[in-house]
Amino acid sequence: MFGFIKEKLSKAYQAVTQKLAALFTEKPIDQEWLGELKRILLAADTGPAITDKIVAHITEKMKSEQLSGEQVHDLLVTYLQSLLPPSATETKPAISLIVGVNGSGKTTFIGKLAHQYTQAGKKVLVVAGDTFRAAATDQLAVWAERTGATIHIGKANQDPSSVVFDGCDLFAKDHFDHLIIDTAGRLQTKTNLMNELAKIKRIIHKRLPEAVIHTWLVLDSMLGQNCIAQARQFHETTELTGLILTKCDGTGKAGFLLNISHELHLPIVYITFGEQFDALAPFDGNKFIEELLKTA
Ligand SMILES: Nc1nc2c(ncn2[C@@H]2O[C@H](COP(=O)(O)OP(=O)(O)OP(=O)(O)O)[C@@H](O)[C@H]2O)c(=O)[nH]1
Ligand SMILES: [Mg+2]
Repeated sequence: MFGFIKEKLSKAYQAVTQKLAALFTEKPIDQEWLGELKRILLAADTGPAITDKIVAHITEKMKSEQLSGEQVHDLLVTYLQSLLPPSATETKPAISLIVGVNGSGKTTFIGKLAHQYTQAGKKVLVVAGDTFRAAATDQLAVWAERTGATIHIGKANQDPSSVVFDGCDLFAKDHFDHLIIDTAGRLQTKTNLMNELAKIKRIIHKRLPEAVIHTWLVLDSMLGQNCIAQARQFHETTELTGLILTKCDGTGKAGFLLNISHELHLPIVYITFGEQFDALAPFDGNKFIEELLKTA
């Protein structure tokens, strides 16, 4: 991911990197310096919980020795890395159930992921679990065609969990490598819709008891802190295993990626940064932090 922030993500991410790099050359490292660090982190949407922990951690170290900018830099990299949950490792073959609120970027993400898998020579099945809108199926069908994935579509108004049921059977029967399930966008406060997701998950477990099931919540990174409450409710109903942060090419703030992963104790698995096929990258938290705090 070297040069990744600079090349792929929005100017907002680069701005934080530049501000932090400038701060590390400033002396002395004292209370005023810490105040400035705190302002930069909060402005980047790192959130008060992590920011306070960082400041407390550095303050504690400062008690025993006078730190140089370089030492604080190294301290910060290691400490931030320790605050993130470990990166996800993908086990294959796997089922990916994709959930999230309306318009967060679920279907587009599925298209890009299918592309990545088919490019790697894998046999991919996508299931149109969003039976709510006809246009949703059409959108997924276009991605399937462009990427060479197979699509399973139910009948009009078929219950989404029954579409998923059939999709699971097809996955097993035809020996696909990956199964990716699209679901309709839903507000986390709509109990019946959230229960529907829990039901879909139960069906997958039943039909494919041996499979590794990823339940990934797709979050629009431009929404910042507002996502946290939303994500908690999805986590409660569906036991998420990872997060997908979309639209990182927008004006989203860099610290938010650290914040949400820390708050939910969930790894970010992929980030997306545009509408093209290849605007998708696996997320490596350790490398992201190194790059965010890069000084030269
Ligand atoms: N700039 C940018 N736009 C994106 C990205 N990912 C998705 N979008 C756009 O966001 C909009 C919504 O994307 P969809 O993939 O349809 O979102 P969804 O979650 O499937 O939406 P529903 O099915 O209606 O809930 C579309 O206009 C996408 O082109 C991204 O990484 N960057
Ligand atoms: Mg969709």
